[in-house]
Amino acid sequence: MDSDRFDDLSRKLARPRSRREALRLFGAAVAGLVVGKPADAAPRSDKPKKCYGGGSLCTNAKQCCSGICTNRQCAPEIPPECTVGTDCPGADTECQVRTCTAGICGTQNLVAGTGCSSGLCDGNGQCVECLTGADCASGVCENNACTPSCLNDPLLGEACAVGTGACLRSGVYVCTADGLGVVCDAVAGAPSAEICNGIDDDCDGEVDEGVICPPLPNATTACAGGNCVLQTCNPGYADCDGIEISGCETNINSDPRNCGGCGVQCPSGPNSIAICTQGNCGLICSSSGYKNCNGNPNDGCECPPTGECRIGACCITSGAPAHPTIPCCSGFTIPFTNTCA
Ligand SMILES: [Ca+2]
Ligand SMILES: [Ca+2]
Ligand SMILES: [Ca+2]
Repeated sequence: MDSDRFDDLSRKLARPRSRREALRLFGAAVAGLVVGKPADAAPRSDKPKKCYGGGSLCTNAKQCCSGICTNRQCAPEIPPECTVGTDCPGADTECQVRTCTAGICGTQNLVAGTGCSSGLCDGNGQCVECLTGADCASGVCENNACTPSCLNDPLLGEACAVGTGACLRSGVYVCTADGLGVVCDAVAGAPSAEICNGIDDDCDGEVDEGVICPPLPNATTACAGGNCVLQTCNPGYADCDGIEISGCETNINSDPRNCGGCGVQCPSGPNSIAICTQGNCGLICSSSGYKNCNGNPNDGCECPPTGECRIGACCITSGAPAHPTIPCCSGFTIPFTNTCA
């Protein structure tokens, strides 16, 4: 017999009753012990009381798993009295701090954007990667997570160019089709054959490479500074007129006006014609019978038909001397004595 049933039987037997009544009760009690039922057969529930976590009506504090029953509502436990936040139970989190207001413990969310050990506080007590709508290091923040995007790429909208040389085209950086990056919206031009113009026409990074310039007379040509120019004269020729299109027009081996070089005029005198041979000046007598005895082109062919050349001098062999300065083998000594062999 458990203590509750024993106490109940004791109370009933202790009350003043007739001997017959006492015996009936005792007998019923013994019978109850045999069959395992209480003496008065009253139903008894051993089920635990329902426990409410809040929101349901309650009739006493025992129905609330925690806290107290106030106005038939399960209310939270009364927090301990506090003077500062650290009096309150628990510990601060990265985005929440314990507070104590009017002696009541609570928590306060840190301002959105406050740094966490990883990410930022969202203002609701949670650490998140980023704040929605804000920029991320790479991309934009959506649902508090960084999503790659071209929108905050520093190159977006900046000037750009593609291609090289004549194919170079300018544009601006725009978002790629997938929105993840940026790309220059310019389209390179088409290359063309390289010509001598100072431009990389075939867009290979080299300017005027391999260009063959048209030939010029007696000269080689080359492309320089975007123009075809006379490069060098062939041997024996020179560009004496300074006109490129005429090339190296002057034969300095044979031109008595440019003999051996531009402007080198071969001298000549009376009865003679200056000549140039292999770049060296010479003289030929132009009048019949005249001779160049002294080799000096400046006095031309000084020896008349009446004279003859003797040891570099004109010797008048008959008659009066035709030239007062020319010595003669016949004994004239004007101006000096000649000794003919
Ligand atoms: Ca080129
Ligand atoms: Ca070119
Ligand atoms: Ca020329």
